[in-house]
Amino acid sequence: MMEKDAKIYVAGHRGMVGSAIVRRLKALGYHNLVLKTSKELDLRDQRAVRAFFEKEQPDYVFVAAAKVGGIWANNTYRAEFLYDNLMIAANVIHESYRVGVKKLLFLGSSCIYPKHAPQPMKEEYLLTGPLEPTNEPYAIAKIAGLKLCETYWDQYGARFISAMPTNLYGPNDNFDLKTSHVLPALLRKIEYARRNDIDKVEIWGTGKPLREFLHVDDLADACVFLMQHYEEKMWINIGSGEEISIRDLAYLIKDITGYQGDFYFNTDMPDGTPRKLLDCTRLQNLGWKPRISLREGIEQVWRSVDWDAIFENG
Ligand code: GFB
Repeated sequence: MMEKDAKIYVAGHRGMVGSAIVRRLKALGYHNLVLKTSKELDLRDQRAVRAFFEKEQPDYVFVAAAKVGGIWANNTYRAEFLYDNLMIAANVIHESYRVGVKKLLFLGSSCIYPKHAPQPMKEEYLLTGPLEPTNEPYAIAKIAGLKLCETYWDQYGARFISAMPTNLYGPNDNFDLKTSHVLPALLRKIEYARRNDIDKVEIWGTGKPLREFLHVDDLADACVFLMQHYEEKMWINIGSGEEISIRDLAYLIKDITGYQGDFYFNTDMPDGTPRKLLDCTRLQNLGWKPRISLREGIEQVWRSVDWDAIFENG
């Protein structure tokens, strides 16, 4: 178990996942947290990361820092998604090993699994088939991070574990119209249409793909749970089991917000992988399960977001 006064470094604490992990740790009474913004510490800079780890010597590390985005961002900034995420993973994991971090949790994504993997996807399906092209760079970087954890466990006995979450949403999400993920993007477009009496909202693709969603507070709870209780090198899936088509997600948000308009499908935009439902049997067998349903989670985000600020920023 993490000692209450243990020094815990949360890489990426300003992001949606990192900030949720910090909230969860504080709620559980962990206050010896080391937090650095990307301006204070560029995790792609090996020298800077080495100096940081030699100075701070954290006991536990959550690797929640990454360059992330939705299908359009992944497919547009392919080099950045590969390079940035490779460097972040390599630097943080290697320097954690050099200073003898007690335990590290690396966060990947469900997009590491093959595009047409059998559903639901088990951890052992990794590398059994080609990846979804739109996010292959990001997936390769995350697979490299996961393999770093696994090989440092094998060769050095490092207690470095990795978790593969499904699509996430929640507070501090990215609502940018182009670089965001689908749930915040649709929530923003529908709320804007509702406030401005716009009768149709654009959905990218066919609306047919299925996606599983997990609220980031549930993810944070699972990450702390795994840091406390998980002692195996095999990466582990974190999902909700709640799957919905993109079209039905739009209608769910329409129902929650009371939007009266309708939708049209821009099939010039890619669908991406048809489905990526995680098999979370291993996590369930450890005794963890999510608490926030998709409807209540979306409603909570919709009510808590500062929409005026988002619409002003364009
Ligand atoms: O969430 P999303 O961008 O990423 O797209 P992925 C999910 C589905 O929603 C795709 C559709 O079929 C999109 O075409 N979609 C419909 C929209 N309207 C919109 C919209 O307005 N914005 C967006 N963004 N999508 C990502 C990976 O894949 O999943 C990342 O690229 C990461 O690397 C993330 O793994 C969790 O779920 O397709």
